[in-house]
Amino acid sequence: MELQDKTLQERDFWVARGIRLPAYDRQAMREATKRAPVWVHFGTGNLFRGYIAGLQEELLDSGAAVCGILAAETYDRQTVEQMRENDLLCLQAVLCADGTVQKRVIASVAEAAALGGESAADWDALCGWFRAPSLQLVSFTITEKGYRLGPSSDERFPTVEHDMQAGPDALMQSLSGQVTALCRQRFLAGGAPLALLSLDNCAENGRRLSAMIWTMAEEWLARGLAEEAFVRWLKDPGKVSFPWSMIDRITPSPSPDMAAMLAADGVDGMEIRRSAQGGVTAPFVNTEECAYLAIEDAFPNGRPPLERAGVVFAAREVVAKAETMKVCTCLNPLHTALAVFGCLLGHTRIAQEMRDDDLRDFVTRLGREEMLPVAVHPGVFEPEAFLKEVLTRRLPNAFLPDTPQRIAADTSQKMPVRFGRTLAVYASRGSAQELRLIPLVIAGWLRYLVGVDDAGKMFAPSPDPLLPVLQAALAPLSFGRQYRVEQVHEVLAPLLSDPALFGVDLYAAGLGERVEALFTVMTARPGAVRETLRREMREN
Ligand code: CS2
Repeated sequence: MELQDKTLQERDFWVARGIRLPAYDRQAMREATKRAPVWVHFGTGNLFRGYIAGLQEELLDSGAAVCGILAAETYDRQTVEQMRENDLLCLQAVLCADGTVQKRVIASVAEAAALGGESAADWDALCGWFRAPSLQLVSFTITEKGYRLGPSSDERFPTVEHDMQAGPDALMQSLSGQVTALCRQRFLAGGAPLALLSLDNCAENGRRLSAMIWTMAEEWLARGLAEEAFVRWLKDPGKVSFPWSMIDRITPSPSPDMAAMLAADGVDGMEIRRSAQGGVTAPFVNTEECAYLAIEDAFPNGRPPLERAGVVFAAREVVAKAETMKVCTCLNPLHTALAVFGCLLGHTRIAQEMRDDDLRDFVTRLGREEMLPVAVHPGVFEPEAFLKEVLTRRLPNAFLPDTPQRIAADTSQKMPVRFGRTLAVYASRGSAQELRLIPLVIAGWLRYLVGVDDAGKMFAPSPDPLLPVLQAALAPLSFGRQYRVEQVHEVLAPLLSDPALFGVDLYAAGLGERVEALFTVMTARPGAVRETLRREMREN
């Protein structure tokens, strides 16, 4: 049985397999959404389909909402094509730490639009959604790199440059151009208020989103391509808000084991696909049980009552602290440490790494000794308890098929976000040079970029926009050779001193030489990564 609208009528089939079905009339939901859309979401990846769409599913099921979500994709068109094959339905599999799997059909995506193709129909649909006065929020899961306008702060991507020059009436090529042009459509249609909500894992995510959109609009204004009143509207928080948020749910790429389990159950068409952009999707999403979402309560046109689905609404300061706690200390830095060392040591599962004594000790001490002392207390969550749950329940969950390779993707974008603040805090206290484990993570990442694992075998690092640049920079240092301190310094200094990579200049923080030394020993020969890890854990 394939996952489709018509097959959902065969309720017995799904119920017999423990798969929960929507309790509402999907057709009525789609019509209500068409009449008066409330929520558009950009970024149709696994986190959206497996978590965010599930929140609206709960509201629909309980009757607290009548509309679904309108999903838009600008990066990976194939996801939308695949979603359409299943009538935009998704099977959510929650993998609990006790081994049980809770399965549910998520049917809350009402329509989907993919930009960047030949046809203008999807763009026209999006314009219509944005013009609707009923629209309350536009949310985003576009990953850390989605908020960048260029490879560095003084350069622009060609697509962004094109959009800045061409203005909002042209065919937009970048996400920033598309979203800003859509906002202008709303302004021209009467300018009903709207919230633009980033649900990505980066500090001050709302500020990043506003910076991206305001910059595009200001460039248009400077060229006479957009109205001053439009820019004023966009910058008036009573009209357009950019709430900050903290989102947390480990959502691995769909696993072949889950696909096989569903196939064995008679659910057909659950194949996993890799798109040209490197995205891995399937008609199902596997995710963990634990989930946190805190959102700044700033919605000038109202919002769905998501608190009824467990979302915490709070003041900006509280949300910012919750986000900092998670992204900069209690979860994501540990994830990145496990990602790079896992790839180097030949692991293919995070839970397996948590059974590797060296890695478990490393990541536990990283969290407790270097992260927790600088963790902020948001009030709504308690850092010590949060960290404990991460280390003892979430990361070791043997049923969650999460991989170091997934988390290692885009590490260049994650490093400054995940380690920059902590490094800056220690540096401002004058004690950064006492750090032992963070420098090891940084050296481990550079060692990872060499593309040879600890057994001496070549491997392909996960996709990362800076991979070619970083690998070219490291090319003079090959694996398996001994280098003099000056040789290593010459190659690493431009990287380690770059605040765009680490949030601080690591030499100024007193850590540059230590990272160089750790990198040198770990690159000298096979086995040196594990030995260094053990030695560092013993000696520190
Ligand atoms: C991970 C996150 O991909 C990554 O870098 O660290 O996606 C992580 O799973 C989420 O932040 C958990 O909330």
